[in-house]
Amino acid sequence: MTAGVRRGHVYRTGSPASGVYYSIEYRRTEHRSPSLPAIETTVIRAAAELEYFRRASFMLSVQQLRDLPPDEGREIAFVGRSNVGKSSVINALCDQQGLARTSRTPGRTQHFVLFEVGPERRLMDLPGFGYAVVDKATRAHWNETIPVYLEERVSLSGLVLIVDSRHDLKPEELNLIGWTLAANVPLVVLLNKADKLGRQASMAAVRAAGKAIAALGGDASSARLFSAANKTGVPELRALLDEWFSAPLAEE
Ligand SMILES: Nc1nc2c(ncn2[C@@H]2O[C@H](COP(=O)(O)OP(=O)(O)O)[C@@H](O)[C@H]2O)c(=O)[nH]1
Ligand SMILES: [Mg+2]
Repeated sequence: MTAGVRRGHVYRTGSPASGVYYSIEYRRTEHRSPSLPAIETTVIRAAAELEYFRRASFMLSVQQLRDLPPDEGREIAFVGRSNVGKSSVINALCDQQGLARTSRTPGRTQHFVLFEVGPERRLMDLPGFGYAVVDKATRAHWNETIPVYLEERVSLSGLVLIVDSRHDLKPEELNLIGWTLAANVPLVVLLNKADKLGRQASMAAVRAAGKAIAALGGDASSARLFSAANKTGVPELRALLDEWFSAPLAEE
């Protein structure tokens, strides 16, 4: 290393404009002299290293919040009406066909299902909602449990809300967005099954969802087109989740 050069700044970046989005970490090397801010970057962590999602494995499944593992490390939760493709999104993210079961009998699971993607890094598949034949008690239980989880789970580092790109956001989905914003939890809204929409309709869907999110005080850019079927949005989702997983913990 040249004398007068300081190493050690680690940054994380990405390039949403380029075809390939990736999250990289690099070291910035600067001369001490402010008049000579020579910058040398070394990529130390590239797209390929987001491979850890591929190593996700089932951890456990519980019915009650009190049975969740210790509230430590980082957890990213997935939620959506039954049949919007929540399991398919998790499978696409992790590139594993059978990780989260895609079901022919939607909405049956009222379980919290956890997957481990690394040390103290978990994905949480929240119980589905909006399932027509679900009884009142189950619905009431969901309505009580989810806001508590969003509000109180310290390790919760982000929420992925999956919706159907072909429909406007439904009241329960707007509620969820409101709860998430109120709990100060980072949010992304995936407009799934975008493969079923043409270009015009896709753009309209993103605009409408963004507007609805902004009306609740959120960021319109949280709405993103996605397709678990043809993998649209998968690299961007991996990069975003990687960011959420990498943000420093309060005690760090
Ligand atoms: N065309 C299309 N179908 C999808 C997509 N994602 C999921 N599906 C289908 O939607 C149905 C419900 O998916 P699933 O992942 O089980 O939904 P979940 O109930 O929300 O977990 C299945 O038949 C999936 O194959 C997608 O992006 N495009
Ligand atoms: Mg499912």
